[in-house]
Amino acid sequence: MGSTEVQAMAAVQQAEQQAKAAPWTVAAVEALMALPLPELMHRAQTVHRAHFDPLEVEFATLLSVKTGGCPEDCSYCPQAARYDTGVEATKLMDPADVLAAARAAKQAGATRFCMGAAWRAPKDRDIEKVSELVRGVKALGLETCGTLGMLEEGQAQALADAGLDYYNHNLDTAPEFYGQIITTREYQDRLDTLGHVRSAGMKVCCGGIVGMGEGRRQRAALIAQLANLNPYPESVPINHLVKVEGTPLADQPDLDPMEFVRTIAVARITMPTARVRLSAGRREMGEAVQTLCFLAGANSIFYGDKLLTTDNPESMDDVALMNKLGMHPRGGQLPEVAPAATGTSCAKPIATPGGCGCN
Ligand code: SAM
Ligand code: DTB
Ligand code: SF4
Repeated sequence: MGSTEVQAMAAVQQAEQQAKAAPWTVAAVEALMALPLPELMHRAQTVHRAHFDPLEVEFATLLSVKTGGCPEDCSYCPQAARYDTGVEATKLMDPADVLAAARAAKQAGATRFCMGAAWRAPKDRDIEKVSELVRGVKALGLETCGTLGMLEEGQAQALADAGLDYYNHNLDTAPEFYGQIITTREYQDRLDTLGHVRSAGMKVCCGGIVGMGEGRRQRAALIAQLANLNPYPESVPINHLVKVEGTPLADQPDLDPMEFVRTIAVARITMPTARVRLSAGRREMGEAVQTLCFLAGANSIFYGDKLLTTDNPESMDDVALMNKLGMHPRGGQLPEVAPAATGTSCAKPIATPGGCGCN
């Protein structure tokens, strides 16, 4: 091992020690974020490799089971009824349609299926209906995740009893920036829901959004909040703001992509065993920035042509990207031939190590 590697290992051990012994301070996370990029990436890679196969990416497919018409005022969200975004409000989908989508996701290589509903907080009768969906999706052999808004204790327990593996509820941003983004629910409400999810025995999926006009310190504060949850979430979605026409953040200036990569890297370092999910915004950031995010420790993506209401990269392009990078999905089965979307006529198996070499 060279001296740089020894130093990086020592820094990583120190960071892991700190994570066990004391909460992360915002200043400590910000200091990590400010490291020269090669140093930060090396530390993130070292942590990543200590806990995961660095070639493996989890594929989770998202389905909006109840879209739009939400009473909340989240400034980024196309589903808030008060913004004119062209999103039509729908009722909760029929179980047969949800199960058909889950089956298709599994066939396409997903291992986790996440159902999202644009509710401020579900009613008890909604929980009963979603529980039926959870049981059906689980019976297909998929991991299940739900994101339905704020939960009461009993509701979290009912979902856990139905077999829901993960509940996604994001802190979204730093406590001090939060009021500029959302006014219809408090930060503490989010923490309370996360507490109910934990007490019910479900795994926590919790992250935030980057690129909403916050500064580096606030990105560090979001990561510190997440890392200091006790225990920290099993799954950490880091979304890049998708600017949607009609929302208050539609004209938000672009964030330097390296700030996004740095945020992924500090999420990896401060939450060593979490699945760090490179979530919304992948389509806009392109392959090169996504690749840097994988190198910074991201090891999960949303896989499927749509997120909830906005576009995600085409599935076939994700398959092609994995192939090009010599990476692979966790335990999933990918379509068997290289996709037409790459512009190649190659029909070699997609699992060819290092890609088919045609691109
Ligand atoms: N209504 C539920 C809630 O708010 O908890 C669940 C669905 S909500 C759409 C899930 C998450 O999607 C939000 O917390 C936010 O982090 C993310 N999100 C929504 N709109 C986004 C956008 N335009 N860009 C990036 N992330 C977004
Ligand atoms: C999360 O953190 N990101 C996903 C999932 N959890 C539910 C949602 C992203 C939504 C992006 C905007 C849209 O498609 O409506
Ligand atoms: Fe509603 Fe969730 Fe969108 Fe906020 S993020 S407006 S709670 S759907």
